[in-house]
Amino acid sequence: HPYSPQKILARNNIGIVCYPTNGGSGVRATELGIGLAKKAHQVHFITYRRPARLGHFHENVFYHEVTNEDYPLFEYPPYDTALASKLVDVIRYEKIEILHVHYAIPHAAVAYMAKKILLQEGRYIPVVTTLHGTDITLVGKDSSFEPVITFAINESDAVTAVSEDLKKETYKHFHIKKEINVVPNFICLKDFKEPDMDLKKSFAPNGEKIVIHVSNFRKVKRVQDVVKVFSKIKDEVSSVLLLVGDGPERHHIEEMCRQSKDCDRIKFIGKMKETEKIQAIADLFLLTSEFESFGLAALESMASKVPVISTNKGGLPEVM
Ligand code: GMT
Repeated sequence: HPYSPQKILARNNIGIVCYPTNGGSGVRATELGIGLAKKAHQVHFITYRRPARLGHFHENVFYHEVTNEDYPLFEYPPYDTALASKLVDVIRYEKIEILHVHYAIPHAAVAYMAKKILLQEGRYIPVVTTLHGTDITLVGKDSSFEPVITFAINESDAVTAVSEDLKKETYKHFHIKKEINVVPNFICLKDFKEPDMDLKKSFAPNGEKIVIHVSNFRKVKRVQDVVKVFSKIKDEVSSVLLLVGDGPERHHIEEMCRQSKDCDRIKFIGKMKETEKIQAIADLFLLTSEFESFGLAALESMASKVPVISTNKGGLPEVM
């Protein structure tokens, strides 16, 4: 088949599938695509919404939206089928030479389907699957997904994981015959500027210290522990807590804060497209996840010279 290292090193047409959200896997996939486009590769993002980090126009970057037709019969619109069809279409007409899928569910299995369809036409499309975290540690290993995930990982041409810990977890929970390569997440240091002192002052007018947490407010993040830890910090050091992001647990955390005596010291900032600016004004970043395969937000904070205190779960010790 036409896959050879020489070919991959040349200027290629690359397809990237990811979740378009602000979550680490989407951010990492988008930054990687933008980086490859700067090296003159033609990069095609294929997903259901323009990736959050793809804000404006970038040379050599293209976006293909997957639209999911609604029909009264569909309680769950068949995204996997729509994505597989779109992949086949884009790979055919944009002459994609390699497909990189981020987050195994459902992307690795969908990529396999597209690959098989194209193989019937004599076109071999190598697939790289990057495992990010809960696709393995939470959702993936659940028996309702496990057989498909195992199969799709084994059928990928190359597999990467974002930390040694995630690699270990993958081998532990799935019957994987493939080599998994660890490619840690990265950030681009030049995106991290000095803190905006006016912004800092607006949150801490009396020189309070700023404690920050950034996440998608899922259960696994244990944001309630951030609030409990903050309550002890502020007894020792005059400080405020900024909670950045949104998600299923936000409502409970808001209730918890409203009932606490620290309410006026805790600010919910909500979801933001780019969090670097607000992360930079903090004095401490807290990450209390039950497990975390990597923790991109921790790396971003350290890039802004903000110290991080985290649990020692999953890939967090590696990141630290
Ligand atoms: O797995 C998730 O819940 C979301 C996912 C994401 O899209 O951000 O997070 C995972 O991938 C990130 C990027 O590689 C990692 O930084 C996160 O640590 C990881 N989340 C968990 O392991 C809980």
